[in-house]
Amino acid sequence: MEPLKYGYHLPPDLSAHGPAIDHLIKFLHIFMIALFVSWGIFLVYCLIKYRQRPGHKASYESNKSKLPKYAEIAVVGVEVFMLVGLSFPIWSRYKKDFPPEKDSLVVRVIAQQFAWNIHYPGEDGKFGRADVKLISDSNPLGIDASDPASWDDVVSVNQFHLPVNKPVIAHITSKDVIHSFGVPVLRVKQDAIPGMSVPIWFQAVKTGEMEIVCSQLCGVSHSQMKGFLTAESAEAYDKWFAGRSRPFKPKEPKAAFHAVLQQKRGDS
Ligand SMILES: [Cu+2]
Repeated sequence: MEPLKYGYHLPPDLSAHGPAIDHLIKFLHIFMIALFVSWGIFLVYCLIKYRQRPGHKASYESNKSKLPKYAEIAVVGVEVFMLVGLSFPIWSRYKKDFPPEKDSLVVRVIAQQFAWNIHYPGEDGKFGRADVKLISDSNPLGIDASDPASWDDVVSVNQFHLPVNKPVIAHITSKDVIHSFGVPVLRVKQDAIPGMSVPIWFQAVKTGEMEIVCSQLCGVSHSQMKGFLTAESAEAYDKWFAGRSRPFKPKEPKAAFHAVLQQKRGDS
């Protein structure tokens, strides 16, 4: 797949909720341009009409016309409509109405200086226990090898694969400072805050390779904090996942667990 070209306008949109957001962005811009041009014309009109000139005396009394008052009421009306009628429903659908977990791909996204870790729960659908005390170079998320739920978990760095047309619930958090998980072509942005796990959801409706950017200045290599997100067919996703998911045997020593985890992290 060719990486997406971003262009100069809004980036391409691969998400289910993107059209509503784009519609809102365009509507807002058209409204702001209309306001800017209208007030600009009004300002120039006033400058000319009330300029200093022979035979004209400045009046300190306000204009008796009701027009400005009606114009302001209309502007407030449109702004309330944009906020309550357009923005709130889109925001609410995106932030509160989550799809059922059983129909979704549920992952954890753990930001760190300067990479994105993606933790998949494996076939059992359960995330292995993670503990900061277990974090090491070979086990960057501190996953507990003694927890059976961790044995089929998959951890991937800067490579986020997901099936198209399936909702994805991502729990966003950070290991160190505040980052922000941003995928412009999915119209997704969520701060990654240490100590908090914030769920977001989205659904890709087209296949493509896209970039995950960090949208919050997080340190010297912030600009290098780039991940790759691949939305692909269910078959391609299953194939990718099968190549990475390898159940751990309970008897395997921890070193072997970490070695396999490490091997699974190294992605192309
Ligand atoms: Cu960052």
